[in-house]
Amino acid sequence: KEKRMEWWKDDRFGMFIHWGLYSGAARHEWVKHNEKIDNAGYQKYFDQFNPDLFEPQKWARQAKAAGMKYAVLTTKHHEGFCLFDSKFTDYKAPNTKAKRDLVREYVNAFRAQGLKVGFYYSLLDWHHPDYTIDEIHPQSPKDKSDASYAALNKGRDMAKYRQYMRNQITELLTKYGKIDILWLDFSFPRKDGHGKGKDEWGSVELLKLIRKLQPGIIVDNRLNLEEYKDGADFETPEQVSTAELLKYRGKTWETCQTFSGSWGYYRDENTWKTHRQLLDLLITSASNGGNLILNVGPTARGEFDYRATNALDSLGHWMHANSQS
Ligand code: FUL
Repeated sequence: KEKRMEWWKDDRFGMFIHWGLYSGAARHEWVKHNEKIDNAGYQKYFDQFNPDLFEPQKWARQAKAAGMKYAVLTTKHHEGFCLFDSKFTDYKAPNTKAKRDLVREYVNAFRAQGLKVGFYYSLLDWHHPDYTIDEIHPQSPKDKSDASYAALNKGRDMAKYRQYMRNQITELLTKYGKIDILWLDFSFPRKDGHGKGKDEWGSVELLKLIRKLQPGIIVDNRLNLEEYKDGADFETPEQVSTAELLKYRGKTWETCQTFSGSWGYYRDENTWKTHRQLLDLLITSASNGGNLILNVGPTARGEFDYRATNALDSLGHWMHANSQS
């Protein structure tokens, strides 16, 4: 483990990229859940998805210029839409106006810039017909009663969904060369049984498969395995303050942070962190033994928002002024 973490501990700074159909709604990657949109209502974002400005080489250049050393892209977020060409679903980029595997292009472009490449894969899936309806689902019952859950979940089978995840993760880890990071997201076990954690995900088996397919890969902690030592490689404090980060000293950690609150492109959000705040997060992380993965939410057309571009430029200027290279 020490060995596989070497580069990661040295690199310290990465780019998270949240991109999916929600980018078209432009109001949070959880929009399907937040507004209780069903599959039919969400279909328009699939039909309209057309990333005509997608130029991953440009994304990679921007990441590199900002001083980032690795990237993690959402291959599938909670909405269930896949940016890659999977044999196991029709709900994927090649079947949209994009007509191609966008993950492959990302991998090629970032590798070409010398950056390490990672995949985010959502354990939650609000589209898959076998994924059971739980507390966090667009169709979760208002009355929260066991009877309502049971009625809604008739015919849904998590064993089949677990197989779907294994199939897709196998595709992701065998068809794109060496993958440096797998960022699985997330667990929410609940006492009343309407959450999900390591048993629902089949975490032990899944991790075994991952380690078999890509022995050098670095995996986050959201499979919720207690056996931290042999399981997860790093902790994932999300959107916490610099003061809070100090508590992670001595652990292996990466804080994930957004520019503006949401992870998916949110056009009208006005809570963007200042460049100074971003710098403070980077300095606090790097100087306390942690990593920072800073998120960009590209538009549905495939471009970085100008506010993200400005922030990345600003970080790049600071990097340049404070480095020997
Ligand atoms: C969370 C997710 O629910 C968010 O949408 C985002 O992907 C973040 C990194 O992890 O748990």
